[in-house]
Amino acid sequence: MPVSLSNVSIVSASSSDQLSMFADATETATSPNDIVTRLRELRSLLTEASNAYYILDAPTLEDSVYDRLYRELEALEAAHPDLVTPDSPTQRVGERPAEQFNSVEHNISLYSLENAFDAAELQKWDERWRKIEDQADAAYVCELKIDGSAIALTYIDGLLTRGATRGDGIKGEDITQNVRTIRTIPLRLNIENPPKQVEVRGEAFIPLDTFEDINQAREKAGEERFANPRNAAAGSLRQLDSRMVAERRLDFFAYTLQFPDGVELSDDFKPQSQWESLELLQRMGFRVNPNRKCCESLGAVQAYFDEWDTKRHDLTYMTDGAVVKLNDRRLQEELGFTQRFPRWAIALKYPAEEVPTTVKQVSFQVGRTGAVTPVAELEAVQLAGTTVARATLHNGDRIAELDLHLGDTVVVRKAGEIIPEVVRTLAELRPAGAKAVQMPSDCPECNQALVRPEGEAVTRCINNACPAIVTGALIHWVGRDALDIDGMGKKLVEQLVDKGLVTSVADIYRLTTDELASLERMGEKSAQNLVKAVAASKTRPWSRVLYGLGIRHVGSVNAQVITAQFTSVETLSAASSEAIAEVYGIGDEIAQSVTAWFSNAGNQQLIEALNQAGLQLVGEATVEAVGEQPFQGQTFVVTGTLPTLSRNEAKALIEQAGGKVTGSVSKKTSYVVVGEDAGSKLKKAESLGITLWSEEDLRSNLAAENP
Ligand code: 1X8
Repeated sequence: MPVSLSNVSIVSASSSDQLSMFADATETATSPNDIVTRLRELRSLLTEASNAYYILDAPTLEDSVYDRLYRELEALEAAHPDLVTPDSPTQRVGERPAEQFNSVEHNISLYSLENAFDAAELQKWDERWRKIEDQADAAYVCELKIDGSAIALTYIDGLLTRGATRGDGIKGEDITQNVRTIRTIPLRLNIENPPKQVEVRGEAFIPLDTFEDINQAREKAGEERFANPRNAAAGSLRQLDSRMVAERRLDFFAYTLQFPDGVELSDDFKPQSQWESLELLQRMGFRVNPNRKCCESLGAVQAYFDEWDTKRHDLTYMTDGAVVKLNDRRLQEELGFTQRFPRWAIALKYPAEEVPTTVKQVSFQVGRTGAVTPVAELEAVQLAGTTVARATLHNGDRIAELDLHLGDTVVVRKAGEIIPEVVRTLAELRPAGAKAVQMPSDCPECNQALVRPEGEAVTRCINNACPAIVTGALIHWVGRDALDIDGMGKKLVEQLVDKGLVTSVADIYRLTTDELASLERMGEKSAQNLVKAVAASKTRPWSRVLYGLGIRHVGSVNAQVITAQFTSVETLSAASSEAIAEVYGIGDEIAQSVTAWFSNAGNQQLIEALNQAGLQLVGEATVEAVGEQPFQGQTFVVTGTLPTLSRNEAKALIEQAGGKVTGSVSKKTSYVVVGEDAGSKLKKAESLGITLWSEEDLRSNLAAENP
């Protein structure tokens, strides 16, 4: 409700040079002077708080206090539209979408950077500038190269008046309305008596977690995913509706400070070096990347680059290299520019994480759960430092989306530790007559018909005797977190299945020393040891047996939680999915997966066979009774509102898995589980480079062994 003069009737006599946090309705200012003063106070408080939160990573106001002040400001401004100023925190999002973007000429041209891909190229650059202007003791400033979209900001008398895309470096597009939505771009410079005109350059970018959110939302809406955060940033900045841009949660790192010719500068604003410019930008209220370093030698530059090659994977945003600049501004001026680049700077790039190659063949792998995964066999390429010859295509839908044909040129990507994937097809390079790739109708391993349940993306083989499924199930069964059968590895399991010696995990318990001794690379002695190891596995607790069965969604933690309630196979196989879902931490999907498994006749026979073999299908398995827990030794912080779990539920789940939950983020924190409206803890975690998890990440890590 807008505050009007008639319902705020009492004049406050409080001194206006003292900032009062709250104006109680009963003592709110009513005279025009007092209103102007209060508006100024509110804007100042809110701007400072926002600066403290977004730029300094040191929040000064509780979210609720901020919201209350913000609402007061909104109400006052609604009642006095003539008193709204362009730098008011309420003025970040425009009310009306733009019709188009106008082309504007940059006040100072934006150059691109020369690239260096290795130490030799860096060395060459160094020799080149030294030939022109040798300064033996010149220092270099190293900064991270942010993979976003470059923008140019103009401040006149301290006020943000224009934001433009890079364009061709001479002319860009006026995206002021969109730029204003970026919280880390100040609407007014945070300094007294700023120079008449200030030009700031930097990179607008989308943090990786936001990038994932955006892509998921796009997928849901049937739109195409953004290929990378850079495209997402560029695409977002070119949205006509700034309300949409605000939702994209763009961020900004400032890295260049310039003043057009003729602008008078007081001594406070005469940075002599790149390092001083960065510090001044920070004082002006910009977010400046903290991971910068002043280096005295090329060796130190290389060390910075190498250090960040590892550490960059823990950052919450994407970087594709380092920008190396000569620190001394005077030296920069003397060296000047070539046609295209500054001579005093160079971008040192990490090897590409996305490269094109061609698809030679597509194979289909059948996993332990019967899921059939298409895999592209590629012309081998170097990607992020390794040779890649295969990449996952995920499932049939993905193949259709990519419109993949044999012989296609595709772009493959490797992000972090994840296995390479095909991200897009370059259809324009498709050879004539190329054959479209399709999921097979029969299992490539056992030739039985594959099924694809309605509403699921996964195509499956449902033949329990399929050698691929049997092999996968056995490998899982003998694994360390399951029945832990020492000496029985993948190779051996494959031989056993190949020779027809085992067709289910129960067969392991019928193997004789003679049978084992007949296998390749297996002596009498190792065969005896193996039989002993198989026998020893019969003492593993019920929870491990349940985990070993490889029921979908039943990871080792879920198995422990379930068996703590259902202490025998009889009670569990007789339980309804509703009863199982009542177990703390077990959802409907998991519960239904369990009942579906037990309702299968073949699985009932397996249980019977395991019972005969003497495995533990009863027990008082408690969380402590079971070996290594997945979150053992890890410290967690939970912050913000999670989509389905309460904070206490999340805490309980983590603790059940052996993790510790604390209230504050520090260097010792292993993971921060982040929900909606996370505040200072998230910022702190980001600044310390701590891995962030969504609720989904938490769940999938709990269930990791049984996806
Ligand atoms: C581009 C970039 C620069 C910096 C960081 N990220 C970029 N993408 C930086 O200087 N810290 S400089 C630059 C350019 O001049 N084209």
